[in-house]
Amino acid sequence: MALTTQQIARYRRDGVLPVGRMLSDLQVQDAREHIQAAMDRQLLDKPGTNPGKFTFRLLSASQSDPWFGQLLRSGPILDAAEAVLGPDIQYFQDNVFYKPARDGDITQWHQDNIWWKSDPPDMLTIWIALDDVTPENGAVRYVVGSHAALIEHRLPVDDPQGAKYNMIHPDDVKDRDVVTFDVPAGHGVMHHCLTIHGAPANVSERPRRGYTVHLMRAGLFPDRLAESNPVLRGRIPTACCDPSPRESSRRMSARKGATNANAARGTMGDKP
Ligand SMILES: O=C(O)CCC(=O)C(=O)O
Repeated sequence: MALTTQQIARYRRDGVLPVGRMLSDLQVQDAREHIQAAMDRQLLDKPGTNPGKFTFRLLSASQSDPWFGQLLRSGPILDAAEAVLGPDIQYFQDNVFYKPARDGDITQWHQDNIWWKSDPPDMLTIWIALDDVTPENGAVRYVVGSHAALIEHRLPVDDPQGAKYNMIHPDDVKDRDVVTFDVPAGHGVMHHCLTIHGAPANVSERPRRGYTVHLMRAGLFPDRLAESNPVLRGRIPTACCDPSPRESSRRMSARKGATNANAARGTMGDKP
């Protein structure tokens, strides 16, 4: 098993866990080159609300560059995920977040499951550093133990690109237990889909590139097909273990509501 019993217990208690090296130095170098190629082709978007500050994003990176589809199948990534999700693992999304030196924008506090609506919340993210990451260049910060429940996202955000959505108000986390980690390039931090997280601006002279792999227990969303959300390890559970038709339809209607609410932000489940 990739994670020890103690690590798994810590993840279940805190909702966040550094998981060590996920990518080799060579894979990190190649990933940087693929990001640069995507930037040259102007594939990265650049949402942001602070003038002069940017986070370049390549959402669903493996869909525009299949090379990332191979990368996210790296043994250590799936081994770490298997330790908490079990043997059947399905792809949800993979994204690049690139905060340039000096001008990298902040990431407001949020819980991924506000958009994903996973019930049960059997989804996780492995955030993989593609540069050495410290607080100065925008290491992600996590609220320990916040994966117990969804909280209100009451901070309205008006994106210049026209999207409107809410994030968590900083006042709602100020008295809570926040942790951050120095993450060497190639290493990862795993967080639960309900864990509150955000990141400061990059005020350093160094870039901060991160690659996020979002994974779920296979079959969690009966309407997410294996073509667009491939099974990366194991299989979709057979009929014996699927939710009942009524439960399945309840989940689909719940997510249809979410789709409408999220329409201004793009595809259902995408980060805003
Ligand atoms: O890298 C960032 O600033 C944000 C990452 C994030 O929100 C995530 O990994 O879910």
